[in-house]
Amino acid sequence: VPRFEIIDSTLREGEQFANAFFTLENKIRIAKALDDFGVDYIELTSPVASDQAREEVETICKLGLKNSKILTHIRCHMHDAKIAVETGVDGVNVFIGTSNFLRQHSHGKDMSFITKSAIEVIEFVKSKGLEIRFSTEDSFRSDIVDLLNIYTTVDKIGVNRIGIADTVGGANPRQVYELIRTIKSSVKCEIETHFHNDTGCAIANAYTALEAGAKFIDTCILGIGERNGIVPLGGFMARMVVSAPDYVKSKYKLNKIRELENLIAEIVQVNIPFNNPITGFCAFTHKAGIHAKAILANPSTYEILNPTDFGLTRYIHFANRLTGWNAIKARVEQLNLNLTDDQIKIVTQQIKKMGDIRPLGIEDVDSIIKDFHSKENEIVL
Ligand code: HCA
Ligand code: CU
Repeated sequence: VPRFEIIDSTLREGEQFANAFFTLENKIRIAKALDDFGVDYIELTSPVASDQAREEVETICKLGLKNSKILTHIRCHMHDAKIAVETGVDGVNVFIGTSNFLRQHSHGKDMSFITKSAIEVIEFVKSKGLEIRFSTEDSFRSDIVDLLNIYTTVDKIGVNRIGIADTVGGANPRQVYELIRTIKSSVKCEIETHFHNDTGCAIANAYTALEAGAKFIDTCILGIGERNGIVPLGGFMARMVVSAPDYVKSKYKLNKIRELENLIAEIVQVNIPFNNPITGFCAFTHKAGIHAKAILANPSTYEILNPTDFGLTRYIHFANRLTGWNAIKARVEQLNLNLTDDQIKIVTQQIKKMGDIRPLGIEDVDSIIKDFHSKENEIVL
């Protein structure tokens, strides 16, 4: 997998999430947090969207962020381009729909019109010394001949990146690999990708895109976006830290993921899913006795991710009927009590019996252990 870069779109695609309403103050907080984490680019809503949107772009450009370049996302129109280049951004992400669906039901333009506007907009943005990316919306339902024609044309004019978008979230990894391979072999410029998550393939598609030769991946914090959103930044980091540990750990501050997600969860009023990679409440909880025993001996036995890489800790769930004596022994030690292994095996049986009858809390287990401990000590005395 090559040296990939992240284009975070929480402040553009993420604004299309049903619950999102970002005040200027919150946009600034999010931009600073993304910069601190180390994303390579931050994509902002088009300055043409509203007066306030334009002010936001201008304000964020003036923050002087250290790690992240600023992009804004505009339609393939000269009108939008002229406003965008005046805002202070480092680059412009241009997009236009190329599938039959979008050409017929959205903007109504044919491929020759699209090509003409693309050339005009790209040459204009380049003449201002800014980075330019040209993307086709709904790439996976577009005609491959149309795609190759438009991408090779914009490549010749000298775009920095072309974008490939799975706008409806229907692509699977094999389709991604094939399309990106085909396009990669026809252009010199870098490839950016944008995957929606309607069918749950967004992270897998992003990973496969890198394997096929793409370099830039669009993400959003918690994956928020239109409908059920796009590639989640945290989940994508989980994937990539396994595939390219040194690169990922040296480039991105992984221990900021939880803070980033909490910030967004609070602002858009959602809970972090229980099964979220890295930050789901049980992402590092080990339950079955067999697992607990092995984790206590060597955590890698049942962990592909190391919680300490993210500033988190693992948890061994011992208050249940699947528990084993190794997990209970660890709890006995935490409680600072002295029991022999044979005694621990007996008390473990008591705990498992109780766990057959009802769900157990930590306090239940602790009081079973403490009762057992004091009774054993009475007998000794
Ligand atoms: C949308 C546009 C977009 C753009 C992606 C891109 C998409 O439909 O809201 O610029 O590459 O998903 O196609 O987010
Ligand atoms: Cu999108």
